[in-house]
Amino acid sequence: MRWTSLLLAFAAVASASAQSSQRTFVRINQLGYLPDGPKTAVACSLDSTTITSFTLQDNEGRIVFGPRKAIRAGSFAACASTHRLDFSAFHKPGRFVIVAGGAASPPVIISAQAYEGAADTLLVYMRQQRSGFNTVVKDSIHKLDGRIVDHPTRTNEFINVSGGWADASDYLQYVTTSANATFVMLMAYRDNPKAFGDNFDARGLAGANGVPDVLDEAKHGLDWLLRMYPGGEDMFNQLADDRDHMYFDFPWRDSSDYGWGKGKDRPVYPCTGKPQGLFKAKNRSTGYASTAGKYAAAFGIAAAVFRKTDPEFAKTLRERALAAYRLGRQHPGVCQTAPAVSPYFYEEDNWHDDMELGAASLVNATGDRHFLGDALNEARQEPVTPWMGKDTARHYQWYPWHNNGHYEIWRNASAGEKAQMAAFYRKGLEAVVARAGNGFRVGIPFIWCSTNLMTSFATQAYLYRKMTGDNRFREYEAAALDWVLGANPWGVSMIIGLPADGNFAHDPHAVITSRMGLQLTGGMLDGPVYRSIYQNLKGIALHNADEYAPFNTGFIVYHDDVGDYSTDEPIMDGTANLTYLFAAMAAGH
Ligand SMILES: [Ca+2]
Ligand SMILES: [Ca+2]
Repeated sequence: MRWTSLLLAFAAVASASAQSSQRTFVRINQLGYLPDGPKTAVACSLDSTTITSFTLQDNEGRIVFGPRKAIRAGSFAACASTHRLDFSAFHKPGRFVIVAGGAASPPVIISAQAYEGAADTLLVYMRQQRSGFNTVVKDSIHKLDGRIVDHPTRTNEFINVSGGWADASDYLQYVTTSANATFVMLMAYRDNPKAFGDNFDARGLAGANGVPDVLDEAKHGLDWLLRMYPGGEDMFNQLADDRDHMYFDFPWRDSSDYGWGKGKDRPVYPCTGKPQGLFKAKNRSTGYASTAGKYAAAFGIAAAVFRKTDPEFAKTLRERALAAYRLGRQHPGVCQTAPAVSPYFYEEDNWHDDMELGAASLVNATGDRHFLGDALNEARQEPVTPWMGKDTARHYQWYPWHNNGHYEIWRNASAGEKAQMAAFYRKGLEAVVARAGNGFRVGIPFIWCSTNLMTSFATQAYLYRKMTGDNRFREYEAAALDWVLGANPWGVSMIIGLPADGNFAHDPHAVITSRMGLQLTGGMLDGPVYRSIYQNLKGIALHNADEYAPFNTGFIVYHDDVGDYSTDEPIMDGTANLTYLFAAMAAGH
């Protein structure tokens, strides 16, 4: 019997004997810890209790570290008491178990290779989300994308905007999330190219093609973005709308009827600079810049990445980046996603961050330094992404979840400007950390898509550390990443299938899983939300008994249930957003 099986057997015996009497649970980063990085587990007890010490044991039950003091850290959510179990001082690679308060942790991996391949695992989900040629059915889907709506002169005209990614478990497609996803994957590759492998071709099918898979994926995004913004004055922003939610269909059998017949053409929305919504619900759009800046950023960074390998493609990207940026300058303001029959939309209220990132990306794409001045002006309009330090925010109100623009400026700036960009990041991090005095060291608001916020906080903290060498937020950066990978009250990795032998969602809100049994490996879940959000969203009901009920008694909830689209839905842009951090961790940072 292998060591892992032994351990599982031990865990099964322990849990069977404890059953309902088990009240303390040791939560860990299930993917693993870097030997020289911060290493902390969190004991969550359902009763108010005091744990004095913990030990780290090897596969034969020998104590290899400790007993060390368990740090009492108060209550958090369903955990009546929490204790921090810090084993950072232990550096030896291997598989271990943490024992505290009579409870044993899942296997604790300490390895310099803990994150190897993790960024590529996220891409598995991205490939499954592809529209155009879809890797699950190995055929083209959504062939009638799409027909223009809400346009002064072109309404009803068909244009080819096939491709891109479905946003989540529905099949809507947004430029705001897709352009950000494309940007982050390119940034991840540019900064840590060795973290990515080549096992799939351009269509997303198995088989190497001489191109890192992350670039294949980014190219799939770019091809769609180039269709959605063909240049000129018309800038498209969205494909399909919430009439999609009428059916819980497979993507290749989408029965949605947008007025042209079931499963027929889907609507394409342009930015208009005015409130949009074909029916009663309207968004609050005011301009183009939030979308235009993201186009410019994705095209701009891509022009730099592809300059050597595909100069012709790079030239197209550079020209399109310039055209998109110019349109953003002409139409300041936000271009929000358009609601149809439901009142929900992505309520993005900021656009300086997007124009900043667009301008900063144009510095590298064109070599023209005047864009750096533009970028700095925009950066000073919004130094801190506004959700940081707050209790709540509207849905996607401050998006992207962190501002990569400050880092992109920093790469090209003078010493004084570099210091200013670092100070902007520091201010946001301080605001979150001020709320993170709990046992899990988390200070984000638990609004919808909390895993995205957790990832973005950790990424900003990492970028700050990279820019300054200042380690003051390192504990919080690690805590946020650990949370995503299982160090949370539920002991659930928020990434499906990661690690493969870990505890993750088996019943996500996704038709491909619920009807085909296909695991959406790599998909990042929205994650826990405030109980009040869960209770007030329309149409949510659990389909099965809640296996995490004991951990859902507090102010935040998470359910592994196909009926809970608020916490258990995998989401494309969050998944892509994590590629950067995983690639950086794989590189040993
Ligand atoms: Ca490839
Ligand atoms: Ca924005």
